[in-house]
Amino acid sequence: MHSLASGTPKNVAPVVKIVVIDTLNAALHFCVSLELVWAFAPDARLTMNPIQLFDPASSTYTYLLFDADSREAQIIDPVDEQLERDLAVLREYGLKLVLVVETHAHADHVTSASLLVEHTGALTAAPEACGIRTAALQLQDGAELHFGRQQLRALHTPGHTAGSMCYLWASGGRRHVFTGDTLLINGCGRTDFQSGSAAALYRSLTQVLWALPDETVVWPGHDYEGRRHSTIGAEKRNNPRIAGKSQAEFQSLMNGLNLPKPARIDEAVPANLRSGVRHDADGAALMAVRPASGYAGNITPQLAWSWVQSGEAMLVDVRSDAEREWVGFVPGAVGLAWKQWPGMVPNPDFDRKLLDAVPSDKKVLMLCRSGVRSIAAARRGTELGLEAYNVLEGFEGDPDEQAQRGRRGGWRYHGLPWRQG
Ligand SMILES: N[C@@H](CCC(=O)N[C@@H](CS)C(=O)NCC(=O)O)C(=O)O
Ligand SMILES: [Fe+2]
Repeated sequence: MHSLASGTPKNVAPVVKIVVIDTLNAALHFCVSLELVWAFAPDARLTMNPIQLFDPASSTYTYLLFDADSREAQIIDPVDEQLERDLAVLREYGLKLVLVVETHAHADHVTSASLLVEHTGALTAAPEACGIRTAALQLQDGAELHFGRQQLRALHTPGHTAGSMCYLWASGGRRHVFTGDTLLINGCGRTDFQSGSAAALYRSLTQVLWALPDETVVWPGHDYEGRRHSTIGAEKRNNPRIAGKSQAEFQSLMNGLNLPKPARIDEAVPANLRSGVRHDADGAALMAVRPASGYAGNITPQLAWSWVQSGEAMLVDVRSDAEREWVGFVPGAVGLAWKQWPGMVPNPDFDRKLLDAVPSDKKVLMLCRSGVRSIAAARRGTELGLEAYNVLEGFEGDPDEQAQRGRRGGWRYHGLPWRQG
C-alpha cells in the first residue's frame, strides 16, 4: 500500500489523501481498487492540482493536471500497470482526459498512453525528436498544450535522451515544471543510452531549467527515495550532480556512472516508441502455437479455424452428443464425445473412432466446451500417435460473473462458423 498526497510545497497539509490499495494479482499486475479518503472538506479535491501519482515498481511519478472549470485534464507519463488506478482517479475527480503527454520514450516502464486513448478518447502528445510516431501531436520546443483555460508549454531539454522535454505550467499563482528524467531531485537522468548526451544535458540544465525562476516547483519523473518535489532554486544550489560543476566535470561524472541498464529496457523502449501498443498487437500471438505438455500444443480458436480451412487439420468436437445438439456445432467437425451425457462416463469407443476419423497425415484439433476436456482428449490422441492440439477457450468459453457462457471467449464468441439444430 502506498499513499500519496498532492499539492504544492506551501500547502498547509495535503488536502486530500489518496490511498491506493494495490491488490496485485501476481500474474496480471493489476491495481484493482482505489479508495479515496477525504482528510478535509470533499470540495478540496476541486482545487488540488497537480495530482501526483506513483508507480512503486518503477518509482515513476505520473501527473494529472486539470482545469477546475471545464474539468479537462492532461496526464504526464502514465504507466501501463497503473491504468485502472488512473481511470479511477479520472472518474473520482469527474475529469475528461484530453491529452496524454510523454516527457520522453521511457526505458524502465511501458506507457499506458494507447490504453488511455482507448478508454478516454484523449490524444497522445510526445516530443517530436523522440521518434514516437504513433503520437497524434509531435511537439517542438515552445509548443503549447491546452486543457480548458490552462496550458502547458514544452521545453526541449535534450540530454537524458535527444528528444526529452520538460513541461511548464502556471497554476495557483505558482510555476511548475515537470522535468521527466532531465532533472531529478538531487540527481538527473543518466546519459549513457538512447541517444543520451552529458554535454547536451549540461546545457539543458544550466541554460534552460536554471533560467526559470528559483521558486518554480520541480516535479520529477522518478524518485527512488520517496521525495516528491523540489524547486529550481534548491536544485541549482544543492544538486550534487551539477551544482558548482563545470561542463567538463559534469561530463566526466556522468560518463563514469557505470549504472546497470534498466531491467525492462528491451521491452520498454520498442513499446514506448509505439505509445505502449503491445508488441503482439498485430495478431502474431493469436496465430502462434503455445507449448503444452503431453500433446502438440495449445492453439486459439482462430488458428484452429485457419488450419481447418487450409485442410491441414481436422477438428474433433469432443463434447457430448447432447451439448452439440442443444448448444450448437461447428460445420464439418467430427463429433466424437470424450465423455457421454448423462453421467459423463468415458466413451469406450473414443480411441477407435478417433483413429478411423483422422488421416495419419493430418493434425487433430480437440474442441470441447471451455478447453478442459479437450486437453485430456489431446493427450489421448498423442498417445495414439496423432499430432493432437487443444483448442483454447472451447466452443463456449468460460462463464462470466452471471455464470453465462458465450460472453467470455470461445469459438462462438470469436465469430467463427457454427450452426444450431
Ligand atoms: N533500476 C532501474 C534503473 C532505472 C534507470 O536507469 N533509470 C533511468 C531513467 S529511465 C535514470 O536515468 N536513472 C537515473 C539514475 O539512476 O541516476 C530499472 O531497472 O528500471
Ligand atoms: Fe527515462
